[in-house]
Amino acid sequence: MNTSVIDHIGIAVKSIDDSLKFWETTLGIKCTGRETVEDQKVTTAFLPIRDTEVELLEPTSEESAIAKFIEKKGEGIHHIAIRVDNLEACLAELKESGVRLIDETPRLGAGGAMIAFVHPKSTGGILLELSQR
Ligand code: CMX
Repeated sequence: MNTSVIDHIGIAVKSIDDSLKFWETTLGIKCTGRETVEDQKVTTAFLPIRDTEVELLEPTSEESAIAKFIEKKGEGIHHIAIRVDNLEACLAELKESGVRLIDETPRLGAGGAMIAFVHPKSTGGILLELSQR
């Protein structure tokens, strides 16, 4: 698979405003933008750190995967995203290898990236996102 860098680390939070007190004020890492992803029922905030980003994820509905995650496990790291050059080819390769895909075809994610999730049951317990910018 043709991977490049860790694109971002997704962190589930109850409140982006509350979390930014730590990330921006304490750590000095500035948020460069927020975006609501309607179909995922989340608002995201991006904090670039060199070539990668921290993505804070706040649920906008109780139905959101992020709300369910926080209810079960509490706030914390929700997923890791790896940047790939050719997402469709990666998904075909993973499917061929018997990997359990959550998204069999790429879909539009935050920041205009095309993304797809891989199920934690196939990755040793990590929710993995593949992202093509
Ligand atoms: N990381 C690691 N493991 C996770 C997980 C996560 N984020 N979320 C769920 N799991 C584990 C559960 O603990 C459970 O394990 P066990 O069976 O050992 O208990 C297993 O996965 C199945 O979990 P579940 O609660 O039965 O299933 P859910 O209905 O919660 O669905 C998942 C889990 C990952 C399939 C679902 O959240 C999903 O499709 N996620 C992809 C979309 C997404 O996360 N969107 C939000 C972010 C959007 C964005 O970044 O733009």
